[in-house]
Amino acid sequence: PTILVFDSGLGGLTVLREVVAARPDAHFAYVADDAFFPYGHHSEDEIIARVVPLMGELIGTHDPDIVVIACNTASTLVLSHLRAAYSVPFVGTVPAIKPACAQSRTRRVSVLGTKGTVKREYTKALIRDFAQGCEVTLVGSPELASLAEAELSGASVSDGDILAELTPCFVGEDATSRTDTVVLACTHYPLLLDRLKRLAPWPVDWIDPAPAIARRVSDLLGPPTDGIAQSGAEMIFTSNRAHGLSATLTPFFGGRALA
Ligand code: DGN
Repeated sequence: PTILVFDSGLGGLTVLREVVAARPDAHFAYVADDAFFPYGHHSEDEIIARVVPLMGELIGTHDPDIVVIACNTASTLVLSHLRAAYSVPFVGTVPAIKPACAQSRTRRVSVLGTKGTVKREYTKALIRDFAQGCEVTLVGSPELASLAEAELSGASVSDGDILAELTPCFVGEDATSRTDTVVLACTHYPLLLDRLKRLAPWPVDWIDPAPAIARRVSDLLGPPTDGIAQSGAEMIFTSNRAHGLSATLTPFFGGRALA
């Protein structure tokens, strides 16, 4: 089977690595719409007008069995449009509010996403339906996705820059009532997880939806077919930033060469 994984940039790689691990029998096309990055800075109309026709082209080129929208900023907006326009199954990435609220002991959860994701009606509906009595703080980060891309590309990102984006997630004083769970509601953020953990003012659980997305994709595909060799990821970029990225990305996949 062919799985198309789509993001505005490199964040979707945190989803791709889980899906690759779950389905070594599949062929992967990873598409970073980096000419339009960051999606968090575009209006809702602009993102719909960009992603829906682009997806038509990508489906035509790659003929995927499943498309994973590995971007919260796009999924919370365009999934319904994509499903109406194309018959291929789509798996989205949306804020993991339900599992976070189910596990929070202090009943206080923060959702860290792009400015676009946290203001979506889709995200507000998830809170209405699944907060289960928890207090949910929405934190729209203007820069964290770009900082994650910078770090992955080898630039040095200061603690202060990360801390400025992170601090609003930490609400409350007392250990029994303060934030104890943070939803990583942008696929770029797990790229910075080690630093987020180190800079957090107190320890919390960080919820990354990628393993759940990989399980969903695998369920939709059905059991793996025996005898199909692992084909690895094929990288396609929509702008000139493709130059040099393969070298940056190879270590990310444990040294496996990317086609
Ligand atoms: N990785 C994307 C997300 O999950 O929302 C967005 C990054 C961006 O384009 N700002």
